[in-house]
Amino acid sequence: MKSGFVAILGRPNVGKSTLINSIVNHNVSIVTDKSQTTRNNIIGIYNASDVQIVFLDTPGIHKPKQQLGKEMNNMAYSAAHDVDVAILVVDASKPFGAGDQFIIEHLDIHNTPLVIVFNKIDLARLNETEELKKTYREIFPKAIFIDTVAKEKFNVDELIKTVVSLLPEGPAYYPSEIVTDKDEIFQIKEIIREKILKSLREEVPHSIAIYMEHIDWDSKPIEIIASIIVEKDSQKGIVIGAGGKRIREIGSYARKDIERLLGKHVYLELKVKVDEDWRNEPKSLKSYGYKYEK
Ligand SMILES: Nc1nc2c(ncn2[C@@H]2O[C@H](COP(=O)(O)OP(=O)(O)O)[C@@H](O)[C@H]2O)c(=O)[nH]1
Ligand SMILES: [Mg+2]
Repeated sequence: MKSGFVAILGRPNVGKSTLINSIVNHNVSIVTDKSQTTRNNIIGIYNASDVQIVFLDTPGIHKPKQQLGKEMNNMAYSAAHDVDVAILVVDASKPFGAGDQFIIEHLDIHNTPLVIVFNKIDLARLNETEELKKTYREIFPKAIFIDTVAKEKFNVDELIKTVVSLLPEGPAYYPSEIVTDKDEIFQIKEIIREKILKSLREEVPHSIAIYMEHIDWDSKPIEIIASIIVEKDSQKGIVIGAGGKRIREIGSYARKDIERLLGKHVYLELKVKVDEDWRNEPKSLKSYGYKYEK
């Protein structure tokens, strides 16, 4: 059989998580319209007869302002090592810019079979995409180019076929019924974070982390108490909303998705806590699950 590891790399917000979800037909990685939604490397496993591909979704590579950003970049850089194929996702509707240059300078993918995915071609003008491709062709003469609309699964089959053709013969690394490496607690925290990101405007979302206070699997309904961590008192008010309206809404949407994930009824309680400047605090980064460790 053919098998191997494939890293999905690129700038924030180009559609990496949408792409991995489309490939494995499962929401393994949260998607929002905010940049830097994904903060950890997340595995999504594609199984077919005689094929297993372990895809790694990664945080978007960007010029970091905080320690959190550095940890996120490190996770992405580490994913690029020792993979059989690298997929670089670019937004086909945006011209080549400093952010693209930053990735090319920092990412060591010149010796790995490379597929460059031009995503969001539904938003792109043909001549602009051609220009973008010319630039990438000069930098990566041997890369394979594929156009996609990850959101609509357009050309995703073609991408899978291409990846398979680049994979070596190998064993199945995971049992075929597993789609992700992340446990349920991680997925629950991500669902809560996704609902917050979707409910808030820019700035505040980047200041948020989720901490699991308590989970009782044996109680009926399953009892979950989680804290939403913010950086400032003013953000606490924004998350709670007037009369607690926003946090009730976040909790209600999150509970529905968590119940779908677990297939059981859930009681969800959300608290809001301030942890000043946690994005620069190594101890906090570790306790919220964002410390990159080899
Ligand atoms: N129009 C369009 N939007 C897309 C496409 N793929 C992803 N998106 C949207 O782009 C945004 C960022 O997607 P996400 O997967 O979170 O990007 P990531 O940060 O690279 O993981 C979301 O709002 C997606 O719905 C696409 O092919 N076309
Ligand atoms: Mg993502």
